Amino acid sequence: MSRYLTLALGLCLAYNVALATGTATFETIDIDADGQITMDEAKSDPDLFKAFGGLDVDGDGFLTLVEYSAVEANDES
Ligand SMILES: [Ca+2]
Ligand SMILES: [Ca+2]
Repeated sequence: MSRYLTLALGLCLAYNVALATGTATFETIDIDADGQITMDEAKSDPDLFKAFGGLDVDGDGFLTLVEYSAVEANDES
């Protein structure tokens, strides 16, 4: 029973975090789930699209999870 309660609380927490940071996550933006966000995929999040050039540190035209995580780090400050 307490295991399920813990799980439920964990899900609630994750949901609240998702709401607090906006509904977009790397997984939702990465529409084709290839592990990279293209400029086209970034268009679903206007703020991300604007920041794309700055986030794409290696300039390959894709955002990896590592590059994208800079967004989440910035949101916390
Ligand atoms: Ca993708
Ligand atoms: Ca890149």
